[in-house]
Amino acid sequence: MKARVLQTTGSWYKLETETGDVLDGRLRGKLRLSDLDVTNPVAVGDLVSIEIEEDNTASIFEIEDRRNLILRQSTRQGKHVKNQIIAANVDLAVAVQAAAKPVPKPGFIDRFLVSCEAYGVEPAIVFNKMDLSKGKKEQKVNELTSIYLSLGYTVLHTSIQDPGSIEAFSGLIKDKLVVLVGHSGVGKSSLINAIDPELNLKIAEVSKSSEKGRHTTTFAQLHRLSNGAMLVDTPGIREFGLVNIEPGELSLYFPEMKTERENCRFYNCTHEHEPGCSVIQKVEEGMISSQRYESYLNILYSL
Ligand SMILES: Nc1nc2c(ncn2[C@@H]2O[C@H](COP(=O)(O)OP(=O)(O)OP(=O)(O)O)[C@@H](O)[C@H]2O)c(=O)[nH]1
Ligand SMILES: [Mg+2]
Ligand SMILES: [Zn+2]
Repeated sequence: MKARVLQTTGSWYKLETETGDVLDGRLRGKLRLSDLDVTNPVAVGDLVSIEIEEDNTASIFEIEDRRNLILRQSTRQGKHVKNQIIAANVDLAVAVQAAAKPVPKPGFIDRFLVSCEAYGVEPAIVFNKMDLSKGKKEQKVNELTSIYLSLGYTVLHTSIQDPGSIEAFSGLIKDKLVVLVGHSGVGKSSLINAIDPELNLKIAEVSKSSEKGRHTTTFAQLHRLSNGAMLVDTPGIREFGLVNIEPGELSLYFPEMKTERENCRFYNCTHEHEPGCSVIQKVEEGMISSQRYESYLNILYSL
């Protein structure tokens, strides 16, 4: 029997079977695992083959090949780096940012987009809490929005106080397996509650002094919504650490650089200092956003 992983907590997994039953399951001892160095061998969104035991728990004996995944570097302890699969088999990944409390972080968005491009995941960006965006804050969000729209990405503005915007968000995710990622306190769980209040997900006010969230959602969980979406709510993350991306291929994941790099003098141009670099030239001409280029360099140095 096949099942979908709804939640992972320690060695137990919450699974939904083909027939709609929800069971707890565990990994069978001798399971063939992927060679990714990850903290969690099974992720929310995974499809698995199970056998149901006498006590009505499931035993997972196979993980189906993933169509794609959202992977990030979660912690670095000295030299030891651990990666985490945030979700697998997703139709859409949404980076949720807040217009204020906390303010948007373009670096986060760009790392998220690079990861989506690299792993073949369709991305979108949602700026939530638009009711709090006045003056300079609104200007900042609009600036970012036009950058990402011009690159062909989907961008939405939402506020849980504006039903029309929630309807638009609901339309975006309808019938898809969607994962929401973003900093703590941007309103990921609130957006889900706004579509389906009966889910009653836990939310909490951001800290008044730091304007940071309180890590209210503590583990990733897949929810079935009334609009047909399967939505993965995730805990807030501070950084979106990139995994397995070579410096030389980084510009392939920036759509505005992908074609431009062919015009660079050197085939292995890193677009950092090289003479005859077409990317640098386009930045100087204002054809490539200097903010995006700055993100590119930050990521390049971090790899
Ligand atoms: N003004 C305003 N507040 C919002 C909006 N959306 C969410 N909030 C508030 O922001 C705070 C944080 O919301 P959560 O939904 O808990 O945020 P989260 O992204 O799920 O946070 P973590 O679970 O910690 O990752 C709560 O006080 C919400 O009421 C919005 O559109 N406008
Ligand atoms: Mg939450
Ligand atoms: Zn170059």
